[in-house]
Amino acid sequence: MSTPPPSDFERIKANSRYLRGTIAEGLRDPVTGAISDDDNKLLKFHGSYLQDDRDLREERRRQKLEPAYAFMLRARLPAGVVTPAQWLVFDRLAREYANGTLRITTRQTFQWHGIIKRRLKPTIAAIHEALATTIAACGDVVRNVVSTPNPVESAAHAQAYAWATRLSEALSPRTHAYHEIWLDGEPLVGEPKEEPLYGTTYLPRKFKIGLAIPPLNDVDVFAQDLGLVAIIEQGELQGFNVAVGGGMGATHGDPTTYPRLGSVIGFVAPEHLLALAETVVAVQRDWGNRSERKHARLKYTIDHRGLDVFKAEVESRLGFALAPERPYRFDHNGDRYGWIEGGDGYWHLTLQIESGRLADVGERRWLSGLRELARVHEGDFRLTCNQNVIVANVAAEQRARIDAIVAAHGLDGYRTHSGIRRHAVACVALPTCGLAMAESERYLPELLPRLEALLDQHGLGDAPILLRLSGCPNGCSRPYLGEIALVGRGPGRYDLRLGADFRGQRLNRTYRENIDEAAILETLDPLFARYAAERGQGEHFGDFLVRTGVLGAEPRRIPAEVLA
Ligand code: SRM
Ligand code: SF4
Repeated sequence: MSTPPPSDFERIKANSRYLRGTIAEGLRDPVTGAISDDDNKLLKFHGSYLQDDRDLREERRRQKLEPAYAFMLRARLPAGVVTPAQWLVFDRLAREYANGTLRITTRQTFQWHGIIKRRLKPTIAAIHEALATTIAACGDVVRNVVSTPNPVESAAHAQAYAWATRLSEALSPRTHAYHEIWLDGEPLVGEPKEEPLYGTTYLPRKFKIGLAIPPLNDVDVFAQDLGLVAIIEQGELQGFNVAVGGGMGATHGDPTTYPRLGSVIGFVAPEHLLALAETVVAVQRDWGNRSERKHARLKYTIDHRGLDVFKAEVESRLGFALAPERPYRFDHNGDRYGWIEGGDGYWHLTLQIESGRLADVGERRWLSGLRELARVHEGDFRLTCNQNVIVANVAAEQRARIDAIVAAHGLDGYRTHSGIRRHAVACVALPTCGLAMAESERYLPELLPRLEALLDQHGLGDAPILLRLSGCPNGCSRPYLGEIALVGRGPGRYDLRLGADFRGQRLNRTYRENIDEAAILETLDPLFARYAAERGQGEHFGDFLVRTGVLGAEPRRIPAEVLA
């Protein structure tokens, strides 16, 4: 059987001269607010996408205007650490160049939306001046490396965080294109010889790495292409269990695409971590499907070739065998709100930011509140994979001042929020996401009070339940790990999925397809009633649904040959 030809995207990458394309020329073209499709694909590697405001699409079409184009820009912030000085720059960019909001993403970084073409370059340059970058925040490369955002509980936590940063640096693209296009660096003369790891065509698809420190799985480590579970014994970092092939994305109606949890293949000592990560990435570079992007993530490479074969290849390239997996235990994958004292006497305050959207709306002056905090805070900020923010490293005597700012700007909701609200995550979706089939972030504030009212009726107001909303099956809120999840099908219609665990270690299953809000609430009502009446001590909703057989049998797995 002949191998199908590489996809068009592969041609674009190969001809791009290491991600240059004609981006620089396209940015200078005053006739349109857009850039070419090919350049837009390459632009992802620089951390940006061209979007258009979908709320305005129809009206502009009627008026025979081009769509309301604007760029989304994403920073690469390893482990989600932001200094107050950086925060102030990012906040200014949000107000001066973007749509007046900062968006914390499910991968611990910031997005700016609504940047018009001529402002993209100064925005990226300002981010660079603030000692941050947007390179490889999107694209077929290793993305922002996420890590449990609490490096201060012990010295070993700090080491684990340092490894996340090292991984991020080691696996960043090396092309000079970023400097040339955005920072007015000197263009290279002749053919560039760059990218020792990635080569001319980079990876077949995006590649995600996350590092978790048990008992917290707040990065959803099994949703990563490469998940690392830090093993800490007596306060010392011993190394990492290695999980490969996690990923969430799927396509409605296509059973050859599916969410998958990472499979643990062994344990690696810290000194071998970089080599291990580079090798896993290199195997995926060489073995990943370059013809069909739908099947190009590492999870499909592994299911196609077989986990044992994949592991053997990694070990053979490394020149040593991985040690057996070490025992570990996760308690939960949410954030710990409120104040927590670190091992060194400093304090950390986790604030809940609904859908990660920092904006000033009515009493909720969250963008301004965080700006005020950044002006006085002497520690740093950490963004979480649940779209929240930690005001980290606060001296005990500063706490009252921080609390006052938090309260004055309506950021203290974490104190009173219901159990489900504290655990709700929603992806961006409309109006900016071109792939959204249904609302998500904008729907959450409508849905939550209705769910809360229902839960209250059953005396479940405090029950911590993981709720995840995504506007389409790509799964940017990691909905397949929600105890309750809505996955968009069309305007106002969702698949209702139920039964993940509270630790990010079990996927949920589709319970009802393509239903509206009334049907969602109607379906959940009797399940909440049963849960209230029959749950065991401390039993979570997802576990209850599985134990009581509400969800029925496990779905079948896809045979490897289908993925060929
Ligand atoms: Fe995502 C594509 C937003 C985390 C799986 N994601 C997109 C795009 C860029 C739409 C596009 O390609 O045109 C969305 C931009 C929307 C907008 O207007 O801002 C988008 N993804 C997001 C964010 C902002 C969601 C959020 O609400 O926070 C997250 C940004 C993360 C970051 O900072 O890097 C985000 N996306 C995720 C995650 C969660 C994670 O990584 O932990 C996933 C599931 C995990 C995974 O990758 O398997 C995810 N996004 C996808 C996919 C499906 C990939 C797949 O394998 O099928 C797409 C579509 C694609 O790549 O073709 C996608
Ligand atoms: Fe867009 Fe779908 Fe991702 Fe939501 S899940 S941000 S709708 S791509």
